Amino acid sequence: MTFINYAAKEINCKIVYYGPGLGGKTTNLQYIYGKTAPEAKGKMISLATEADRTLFFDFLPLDLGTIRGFTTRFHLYTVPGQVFYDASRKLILKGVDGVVFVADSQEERMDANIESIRNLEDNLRENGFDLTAMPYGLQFNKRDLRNVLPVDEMYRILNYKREPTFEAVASQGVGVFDTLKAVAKQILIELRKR
Ligand SMILES: Nc1nc2c(ncn2[C@@H]2O[C@H](COP(=O)(O)OP(=O)(O)OP(=O)(O)O)[C@@H](O)[C@H]2O)c(=O)[nH]1
Ligand SMILES: [Mg+2]
Repeated sequence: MTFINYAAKEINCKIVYYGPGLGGKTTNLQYIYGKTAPEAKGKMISLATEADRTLFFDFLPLDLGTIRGFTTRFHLYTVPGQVFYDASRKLILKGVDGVVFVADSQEERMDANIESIRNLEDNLRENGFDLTAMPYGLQFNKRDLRNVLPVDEMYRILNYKREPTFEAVASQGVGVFDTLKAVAKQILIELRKR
């Protein structure tokens, strides 16, 4: 739910990075954090296990310029991808304005990708949202690995509604900002319609 603060001239939006465990959601946020000027970002908060798996969420506030004098602030969140953290995922989707789905390109992770998209669809619905109407981008991550499926095959399996798709190597930053921008842009287009 976009929050417009007229007094502070701020537009606040929420983007959630969703996807299977170890797909690279946290890595996307870490790269964005590392490449953003200090004055354009807040503190990145990560609640993780000792093995660096996301336990509850990662959070990064980010300013992406101004529209008609209003600062557009995007709050980026990741969900924990591990299957058993479903209650957390549902909670983190509250008030979401846009979703980035980080798919793991490795062949053996395709079932996990499919399961995670279904889970996203269900959890959005339980929060009163519909993925068909949600600003959405699909990232094919880990393209640097050897055992990856061809992009067109991944598209055929994972594409939900002809959303924009991006090849990425999040650990090297490839495709990270393109993916973010595509979803941010869709959110701003939705805003203009209001
Ligand atoms: N080779 C390669 N490794 C990657 C890439 N992106 C992320 N990784 C690695 O994959 C592992 C998991 O990445 P995370 O970002 O923690 O994954 P996650 O989706 O946040 O995982 P959960 O928090 O458990 O849901 C880390 O060791 C990353 O460095 C990539 O594009 N290529
Ligand atoms: Mg994580």
